[in-house]
Amino acid sequence: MGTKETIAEMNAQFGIAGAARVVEGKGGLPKVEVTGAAAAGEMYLLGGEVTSWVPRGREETLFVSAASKWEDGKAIRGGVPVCFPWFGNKADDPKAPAHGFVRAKAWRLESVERKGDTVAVSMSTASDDGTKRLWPAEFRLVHRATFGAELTMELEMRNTGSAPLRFEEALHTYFRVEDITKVRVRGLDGIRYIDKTDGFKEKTQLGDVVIGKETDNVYLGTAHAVEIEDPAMRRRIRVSKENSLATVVWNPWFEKAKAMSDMGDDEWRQFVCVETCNVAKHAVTLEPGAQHRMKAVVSVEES
Ligand code: TA6
Repeated sequence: MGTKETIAEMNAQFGIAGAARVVEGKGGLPKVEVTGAAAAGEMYLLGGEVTSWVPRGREETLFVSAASKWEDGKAIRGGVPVCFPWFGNKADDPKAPAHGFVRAKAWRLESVERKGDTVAVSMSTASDDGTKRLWPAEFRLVHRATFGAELTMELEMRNTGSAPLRFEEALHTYFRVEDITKVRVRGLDGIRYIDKTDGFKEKTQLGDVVIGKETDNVYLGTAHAVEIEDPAMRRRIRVSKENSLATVVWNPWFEKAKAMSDMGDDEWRQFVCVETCNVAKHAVTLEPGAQHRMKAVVSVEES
């Protein structure tokens, strides 16, 4: 799509009766609203971001802050922000936007496909003069989300330039929970991690991850699936992954949450971020013309 197409034009091109519509979302921003047989969901063109996934017969799985900004150029607080081409602060430029620049950009809607009882939505973004000022690289990034009994998110990065590229990437997923103090994250026992709340010290995880204070752990060298046990909601969320060697577990706790203008003071209790990523020593190097695809698969069951 060359010019800024209207929502009606995108709906005419990509809408599927009874399964998917392109509509005006919060802040008048365009989103794809999915009403498939196996799941409902939504994905905003802002950041190519999934903000809702509701498997049939279940409750919302993702958290979005009631205080989120809904403006082009500003990241959505919640859902699944796509962090790229760096994670956290840019090492050589503290003024650069945290977590890279693609989560605050309008992406292009590439396709909406119904396959059986699932609906797959693909959005893309690519290098331009603006991105090159922040990161002198040529790239194309496609985020393909499949809304079904599972939520599958694939981040496909292609180096379209003539020089090798090194980048970090994360699907920074905010999972909705009833009460963070009762949550346990399983599957990281014995894994080394960087504790960003304790001087970036390297530590070893002992048993399940429980959250009783600000938690900001970058688990390294792990391709494992993790499970989020949410006893208060009587549900277990499982996150498995492909081509990802790091997992981040984050909750700001009340102090940090209070300092965030796009987070309600008590909302810290209602989510845990479990992020599928390649960051720090697991940053990806891509030769010219090469492609890398990181995948996260989310499922929910009664517990
Ligand atoms: O993934 C955890 C983290 O890196 C935390 O350090 C915190 O900064 C969080 O991301 C949210 O970052 P944001 O830029 O979205 O406020």
